[in-house]
Amino acid sequence: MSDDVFFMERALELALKGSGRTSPNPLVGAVVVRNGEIVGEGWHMAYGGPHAEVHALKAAGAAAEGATIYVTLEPCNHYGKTPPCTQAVLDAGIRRVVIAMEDPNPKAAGGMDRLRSAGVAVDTGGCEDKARKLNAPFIKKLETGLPWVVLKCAMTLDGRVATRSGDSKWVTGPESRQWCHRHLRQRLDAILVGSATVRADDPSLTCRLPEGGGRDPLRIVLASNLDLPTEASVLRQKSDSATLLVCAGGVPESRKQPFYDMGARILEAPSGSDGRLDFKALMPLLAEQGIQSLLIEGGGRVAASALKSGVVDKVVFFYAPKILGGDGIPVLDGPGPERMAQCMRLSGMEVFSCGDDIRVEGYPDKV
Ligand code: AOF
Ligand code: ZN
Repeated sequence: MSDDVFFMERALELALKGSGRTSPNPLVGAVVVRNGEIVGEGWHMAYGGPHAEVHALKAAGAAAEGATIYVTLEPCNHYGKTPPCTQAVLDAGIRRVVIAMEDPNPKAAGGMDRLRSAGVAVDTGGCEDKARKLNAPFIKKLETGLPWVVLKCAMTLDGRVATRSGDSKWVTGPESRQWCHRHLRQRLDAILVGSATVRADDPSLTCRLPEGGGRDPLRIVLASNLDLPTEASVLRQKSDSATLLVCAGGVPESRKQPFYDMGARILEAPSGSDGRLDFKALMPLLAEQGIQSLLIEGGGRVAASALKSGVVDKVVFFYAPKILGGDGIPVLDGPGPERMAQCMRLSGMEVFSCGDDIRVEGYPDKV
């Protein structure tokens, strides 16, 4: 591994520390290196706060003079919530800047040119794929205006999510469940389930970490007719974030009132020809609500229609070392295609161990 890659990987690691706190801004990490030694580290800790470069330069102090700074994103060149990082880099006397990717935000771009014209060496390359993956939601929102969507499912090896009686506690082990809290619920802006899941499992959809301090996503429940029990945990249980109920157009106000009284927000969304809420039409509405990234957690009908609608950018499937067989409830509900040639394909598949379970990640091909 080259030194540049080594230090950039450290910067990427630091960037992750801002998980769940920077949206709609990106996760960014920075490392200041002098004579092969790290003299300052920083990351973007929270939306609206100082950028990663500023924290790292502050930590380095006078040692930044003549040093190299590694940043996971091109330094910004604009006055936004904070002054331009290009200026901070120049003021600190940095001689070389290494970036993992250019800034796709047109308002902030131009940092590389500005630094180069001031005589600073700017290098790109190394870790670009990782940097893009890290900020996939930020990049997608800028490029398309739509939220970045992850579908997470947890199943037995034979693709079942519950027994025929609906018993689902638990399919996967504690390590997998904790991974989801730390890496999905904490990181993504919102979490979505269908009303059937609320009725069957009564999930709270909060982010619970053993050390505490998790950040809860906005909780979204799809409920065409608002047929939800008012004692549901998503409505009753305290969370840092609100609960948003998505219903079909024309649900009477009298039906909405009890949910408003409980502090929920309600969004009306179009239905498809099958009478079910239309995921494709819902995404721009969620984007308008400021949602840059969305985690879909089920159940089977919601997962299947999200996949079919083409809105899913990434799947995270957990497989427990268990086989249910017979009439266990399948992970995806409803009819599939007639022919193998019509099935959904995925790219970039990766497999990880998670306790006794296996985690498979992949990216549905966009057709
Ligand atoms: C961040 N954190 O560490 C870096 C960012 O409104 P502002 O001033 O916070 O600027 C946000 C933009 O600055 C953001 O969209 C991105 O293009 C650029 N760089 N942003 O939030 C950081 N380095
Ligand atoms: Zn900046």
